[in-house]
Amino acid sequence: MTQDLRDLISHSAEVASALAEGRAVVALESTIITHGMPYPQNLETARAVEAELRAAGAVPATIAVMGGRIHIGLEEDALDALAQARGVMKLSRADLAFCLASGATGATTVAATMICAALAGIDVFATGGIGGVHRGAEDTFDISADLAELGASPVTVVAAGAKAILDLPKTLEVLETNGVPVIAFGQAEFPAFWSRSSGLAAPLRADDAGTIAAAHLMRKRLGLPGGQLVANPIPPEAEIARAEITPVIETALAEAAAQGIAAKAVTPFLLQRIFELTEGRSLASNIALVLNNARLAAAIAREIVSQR
Ligand code: PSU
Repeated sequence: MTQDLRDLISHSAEVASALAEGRAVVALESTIITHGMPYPQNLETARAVEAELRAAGAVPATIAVMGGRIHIGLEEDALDALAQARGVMKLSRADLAFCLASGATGATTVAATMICAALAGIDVFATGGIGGVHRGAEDTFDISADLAELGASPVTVVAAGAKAILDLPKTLEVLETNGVPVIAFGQAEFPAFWSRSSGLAAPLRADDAGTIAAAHLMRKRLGLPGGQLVANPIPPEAEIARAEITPVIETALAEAAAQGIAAKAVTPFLLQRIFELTEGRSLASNIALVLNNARLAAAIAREIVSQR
């Protein structure tokens, strides 16, 4: 890392020593905290995910932009403040530098978290669900920058698939075009966030963390840019069956269209409406799948350390 870059990045003490000693570190995003879940469940979940990672033998590195610096690993009070802050920017590749230069507070999406993780030398990142191709994209052109980033930054991202509010077949197509390996964990089907099933076959399948770690290291050896998407199905006891969540998603999508919700506001609007329409069940599922992804991410990060 150049001095110029070092001046831009602040590590928590825990993350700094883990990276220096070559121990397993897992990056976590902050948009899920500021735009993905309501307070106080967002803060409770962020803390629980960090605890889950530590219990599984990895150091958590929650990433956010504050005071003109990229923070890799947030101390307790910073996490607390971010979870309650208003007007936080939702940062993707397009706005990361602008936010840093202006000194504003920004939460990193999957795309921006991948960029920051790669700068910090972190190989693995756990989240809930990546962004993707929105339904109706043939008219709106609304395709999440997460898909391009997966093809550019060398980070393995563990998610419960892409959110079922999206057009999943088109999302898989764009991932394939971008050269992103999509690896379903423990099943043949691509999972759909709140549900284990999407009706779509995943391009690749792995049944253990070691295989995923080996593939990550093989991409590095080959000099291939970009990362991997590990699609980890939600635990069975926490899932909302596809037949049950589909009409809820349709209602939320119709409301978003009627209210003219567009661009960055679409995903947070839909998640909030689905939370209301399921009387909170979607949030309980979301929390369960993030914790499950953290456990798998920790296992992959530890495997990368031992295979390196
Ligand atoms: N996972 C969740 N909840 C979220 C997200 C992920 O469980 O809110 C966030 C991620 O930051 C992801 C973003 O990058 O949703 C996608 O937003 P968009 O569709 O606007 O690209």
